Amino acid sequence: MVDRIAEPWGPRTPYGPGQAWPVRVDTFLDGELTEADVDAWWQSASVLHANGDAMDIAVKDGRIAGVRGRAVDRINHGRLDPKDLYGWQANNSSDRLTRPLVREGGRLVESDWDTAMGRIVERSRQLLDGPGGWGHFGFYTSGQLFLEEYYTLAVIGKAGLGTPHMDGNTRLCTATAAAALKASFGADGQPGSYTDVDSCDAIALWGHNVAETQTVLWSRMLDRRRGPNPPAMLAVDPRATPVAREADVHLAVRAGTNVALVNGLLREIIQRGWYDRAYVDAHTIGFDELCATVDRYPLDRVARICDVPVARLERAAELLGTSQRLLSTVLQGVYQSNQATAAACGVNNLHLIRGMIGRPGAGLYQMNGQPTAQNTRETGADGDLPGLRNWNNEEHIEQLARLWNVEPGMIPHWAPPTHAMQIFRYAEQGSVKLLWISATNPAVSLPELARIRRILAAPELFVVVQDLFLTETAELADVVLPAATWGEKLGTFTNADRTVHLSEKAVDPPGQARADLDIFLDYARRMDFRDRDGIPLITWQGPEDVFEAWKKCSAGRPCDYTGITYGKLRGGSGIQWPCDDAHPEGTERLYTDGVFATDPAYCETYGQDLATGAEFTEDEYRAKEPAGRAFLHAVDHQPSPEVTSDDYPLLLTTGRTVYQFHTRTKTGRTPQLDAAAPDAWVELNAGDAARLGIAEGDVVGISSPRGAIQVRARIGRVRPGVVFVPFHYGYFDVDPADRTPRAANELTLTAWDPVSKQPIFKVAAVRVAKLADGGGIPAPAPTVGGSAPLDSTVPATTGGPAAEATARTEGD
Ligand SMILES: Nc1nc2c(c(=O)[nH]1)N[C@H]1C(S)=C(S)[C@@H](COP(=O)(O)OP(=O)(O)OC[C@H]3O[C@@H](n4cnc5c(=O)[nH]c(N)nc54)[C@H](O)[C@@H]3O)O[C@H]1N2
Ligand SMILES: Nc1nc2c(c(=O)[nH]1)N[C@H]1C(S)=C(S)[C@@H](COP(=O)(O)OP(=O)(O)OC[C@H]3O[C@@H](n4cnc5c(=O)[nH]c(N)nc54)[C@H](O)[C@@H]3O)O[C@H]1N2
Ligand SMILES: [Mo]
Repeated sequence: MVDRIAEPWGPRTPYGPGQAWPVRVDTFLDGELTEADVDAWWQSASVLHANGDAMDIAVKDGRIAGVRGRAVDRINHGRLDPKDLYGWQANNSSDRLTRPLVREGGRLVESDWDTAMGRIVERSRQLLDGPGGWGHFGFYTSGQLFLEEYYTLAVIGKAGLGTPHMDGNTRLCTATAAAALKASFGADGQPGSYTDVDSCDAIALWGHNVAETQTVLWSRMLDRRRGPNPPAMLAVDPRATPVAREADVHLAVRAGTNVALVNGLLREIIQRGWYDRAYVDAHTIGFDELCATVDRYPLDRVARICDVPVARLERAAELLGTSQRLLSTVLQGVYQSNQATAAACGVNNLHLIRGMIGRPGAGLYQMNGQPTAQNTRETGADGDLPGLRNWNNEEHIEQLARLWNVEPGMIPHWAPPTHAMQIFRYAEQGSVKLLWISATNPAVSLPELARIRRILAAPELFVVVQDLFLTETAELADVVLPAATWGEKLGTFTNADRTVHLSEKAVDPPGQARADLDIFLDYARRMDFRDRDGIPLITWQGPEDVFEAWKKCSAGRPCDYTGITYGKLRGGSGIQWPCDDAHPEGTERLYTDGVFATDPAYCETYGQDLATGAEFTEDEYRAKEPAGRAFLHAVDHQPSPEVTSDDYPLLLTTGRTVYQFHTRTKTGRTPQLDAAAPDAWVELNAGDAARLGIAEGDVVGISSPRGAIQVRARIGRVRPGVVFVPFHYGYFDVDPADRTPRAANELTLTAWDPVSKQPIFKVAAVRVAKLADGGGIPAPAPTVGGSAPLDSTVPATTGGPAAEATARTEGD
């Protein structure tokens, strides 16, 4: 097998337009094991990104001993990401939590389930029976549990307690994907399918370093690029990521300027007559307003705002405007940047005015990041209503009230759901008094960490943390519940292109650890939640019961699961929703007939002003007479909430490396992956570094108005004026006595997009100064990927003359 640390994408299997992507099965087994030694294989899919790569889990002597990609699956055709190949080893880590912990005299001590759950229930009862009731409960969950777990949590929160204070870390991740899909098309759900890669003639990557964050999807794109009639490629990213280096046109925009860029490109495309007038007339609303707005963005103005040459902008417009089958993918460089929803809708506009939607190759992915983020959104565990229902639509509330047999007034819908940053604000102010955190690590992943730690540590706040490990967040909890994870529990989840996969229980969890579903069901039983006839609200025993209940909730909604069963998911490939009587095998693409989910009775939202976030009323929405047409949204560029100043002259952006996942609870416990990216770094442009007297490997201090960190410097190819810090590195594996600040989120700001409420992790102002000489030892940054060193001879991706050629054009 090739070394998938040195070559994360593995060998190329080129193919041409309209051909099937060749199969390539990736396998990694423990030590000297061979496939013949494996006792059993259990079907599953990846939980370390949103691609949904299907795999089988190898079991030997009751332990997970490896993985093998599933050749039959529509998503990966057998390939696996390096994190998936190696990351399962973390399941077997000796420091897994095996017993509940409770806080005694200021310390967390080992306990048992009755004691731990007893404390949570006692506190819950006190709060529920006292003044303020449900208003004191906050739930902050994940994009990494299973559909069945989220739906159960959503029913507990909405029909058991009746609290609007529920969200997921999906707020940090893909709240903007959901918001942009709702705003343009009426409901959440990707229009496109991954098979669009097979037939597109151009690929545009908007703030998405797919090479490092979804390596298998990138392999599919690269295989097209190395085959006959390859698609053209555009990358929009301030860094010279592998994607940017492969692309024919790279726009290294100043961080935070996406809206100006998209407006300028739209103007150019409209002026050159590269849009589809018939499609616009038949299927969209708002073209004239769009034209009036983008007219304010001639390319010379855009060039100044974004700091990109006009000639490159012209090339980008031509690439986008003249393609016949355009595929776009949008991710955190848009969602976590300035004006997130407006910029994401700008890409939707592009596809709408060019009629690039609902047919093979003309794909649009408002991408997901986490493996199960789609389910957090669908089930309402993020505060939305289950089944992609509209909280503002009384009939939708009635449907849920009938389904759960509760009073409609029980279901929180009198105001928008409380978003994550606001839940933490309520905890800070003292109105939220019980915060239950499942499968997320906010003490590393939320902005402005000093504040988050202070909130979590406050004695008045009762914090429950449900995790596999004693994370930085768990250290601050009052009760810690040991959870089972992937491979140790049964359930389903849905990837970014609506493909539903089943994940089998391959082994038992360690010690007393329990599946998250069992923990939520246990809470519901102990709290004795009842429906309006006094019958227990939740009677489900296991995952398949919940799935069947969820199917009823999803019936007739965009995410209709009624045609899917566990049986149908076993053995073959994943299935794309909607899957119902009319589409028993699932649905490859949405909106193939140009009819969008914007009917007032059906849509998921009545819309918002994209510049301010102000909600429209039902009457205002109906007055637009959408009649199945999509919305074109026009928004002007506004500077980021934080821009550079004399004190903080550089822009900080943050993100990922191919080897680590988030706060490293799994990849940091995987020897191959952790060794490839062992510690934090800052990537600086060579010119900025020279001006500051900083050399490769030097220890530098980075400060923002919120905090400061110390990391080593990598001199790389990031655009001038921007510095990049990976957000993976917290403190769990550092001696508490020696916790020199290194987490990127010590620096980031408390600010969010007005529409999606997604925090702005990609733009903050900082100051950088040299603290100590590195002695010529390089920074601990990977030599492959976006932060590869300047003198790197390692190609950005596995070979290809295009990569070399564009790498040389950097910096003009
Ligand atoms: N290896 C790995 N893979 C992962 C994950 C992981 O942690 N590690 N996490 C998963 C999850 S949950 C997610 S959400 C995805 C995220 O996947 P990506 O969105 O691909 O990852 P990021 O590195 O956060 O950000 C992408 C790029 O945005 C660029 N960027 C920054 N500011 C701007 C801007 O203003 N405009 C533009 N156009 N670009 C900008 C950054 O330079 C960066 O290269 O990855 C998933 N896959
Ligand atoms: N500066 C900056 N900050 C960011 C980002 C960025 O780009 N820059 N990206 C944001 C994004 S997109 C995301 S998605 C977030 C991610 O942020 P987090 O969600 O905080 O990151 P993870 O490390 O994935 O945390 C998941 C936790 O769940 C636990 N876990 C895993 N599986 C299970 C399970 O089955 N059950 C239970 N109970 N626990 C489980 C893991 O051990 C881990 O502690 O970070 C966000 N923060
Ligand atoms: Mo994410």
